Amino acid sequence: MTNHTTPRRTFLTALGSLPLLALRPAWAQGMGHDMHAMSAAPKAAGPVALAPVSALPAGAPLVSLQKLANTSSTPGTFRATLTAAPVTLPLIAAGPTELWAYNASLPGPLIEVFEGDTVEITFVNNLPQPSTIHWHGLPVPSEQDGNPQDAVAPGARRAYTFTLPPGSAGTYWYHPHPHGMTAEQVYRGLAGTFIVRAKDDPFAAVPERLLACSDLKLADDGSIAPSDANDEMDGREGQFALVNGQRQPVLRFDASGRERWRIWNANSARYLRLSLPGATLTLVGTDGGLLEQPVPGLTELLLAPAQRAEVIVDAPTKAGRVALVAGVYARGKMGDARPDQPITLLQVDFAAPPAQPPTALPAKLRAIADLGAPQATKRVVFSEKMSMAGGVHSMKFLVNRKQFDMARMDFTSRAGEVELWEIVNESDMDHPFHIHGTQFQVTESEMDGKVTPAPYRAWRDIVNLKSGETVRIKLMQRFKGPRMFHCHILEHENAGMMGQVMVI
Ligand SMILES: [Cu+2]
Repeated sequence: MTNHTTPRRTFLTALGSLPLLALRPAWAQGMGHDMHAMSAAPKAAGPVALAPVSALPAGAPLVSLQKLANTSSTPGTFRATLTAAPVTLPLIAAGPTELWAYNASLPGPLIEVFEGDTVEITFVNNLPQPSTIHWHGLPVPSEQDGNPQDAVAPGARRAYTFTLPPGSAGTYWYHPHPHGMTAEQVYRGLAGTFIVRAKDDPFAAVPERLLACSDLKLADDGSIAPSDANDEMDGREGQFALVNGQRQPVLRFDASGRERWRIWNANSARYLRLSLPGATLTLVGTDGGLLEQPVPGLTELLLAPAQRAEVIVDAPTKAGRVALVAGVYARGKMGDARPDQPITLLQVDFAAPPAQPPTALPAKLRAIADLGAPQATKRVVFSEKMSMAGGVHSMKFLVNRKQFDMARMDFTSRAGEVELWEIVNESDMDHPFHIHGTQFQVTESEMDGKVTPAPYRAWRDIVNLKSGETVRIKLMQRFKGPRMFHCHILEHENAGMMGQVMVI
């Protein structure tokens, strides 16, 4: 399979000409521990000039995601260490960039396990801030899920341990979730991919391609740009849209004419409205794994922040280069940022198509049982509120009219009970809803009084809500303990659009 046979290279080595010696942990150089002083110091006055998009080299061959090595020799156990630390890289010529990264890799290393495996990750926090690792979308116990209440102090470490049940095969990721600092830690580079595989995967023989999409916002001196008022209001979008840490890399499509793509939207706020003209796209999986049947005829794929998809890509009938483009998606931005433009994420080189037309995909991929009749209901209302606190014009983002309070439980749920959650977006912009601890099934959405049933059953942990939209989902938590639910535009989450449910 494509990703398994090519040499593993990190972003760093992919750039080839960059000196590896430049990779040095900044914390090892006596850097201070006051992040606010550090990030604001030279740039406190006025908006920061950004580096031009052309400053980051483009067009290198797409690298495979670096894999986290399993240090355990026990079958069924995956054991490794993830160290979050500053790392300085020469990304653009104007000056070095201090990223925060897991194991000095951007994106963080891929964790790849099978259903039934037990995962033991030692997390070492060498950041100047408290942090946690949240296992986004995975069914892990509450106390192992990197809740903000369970922060790991700078210089400290902890173990995360969980066992992945049958049926959990899917495309997940991991990222920090500390109180009030998630957005900053992610936009500085902390996020990694996580795949749970099934032993009876119907696409095991199809070459697989892993595409982790993220972004970076750099000032013209190469430093990570501070967030401005537009970033805080609309969510931060970096000028550099990256795939596997590279700008506009080139993918050489498999000669068989078919690939299975797993795509992550690991951006803080950028929506990916993806299209690949000429290729035939079939949706086969969502956040929590395969669908029941393939959904053919995809002309574009919208991935909200934090969302993932699995797509079977069949090559166009003609050889040539096609751009994977993230088109403009109107999500109700309110700031005065420049209008969005389409962005080329990736160039795909298709060879001459094989003589044989592509074989039919299996009609049935797996069974997804309906969760059944709900035994309890919850209602979540997203809203926004203008604030002039301290004479500063800003926006508050609310859940059920309240800002997040770590000391407050908003709901109580019972483990093992099916619940219907109604999520209502009364704000003026799109928000992707996410809940921890379990996957959910969208049952229907409602807009202007018109109810649309979900077109197919799928396991998801993210569902996007347009302004004025209501979405109904069914879910069941398996483990007791507190769980977060929030908007996954990370600046909105930080600004209060988050709540907690205590599972008893
Ligand atoms: Cu939001």
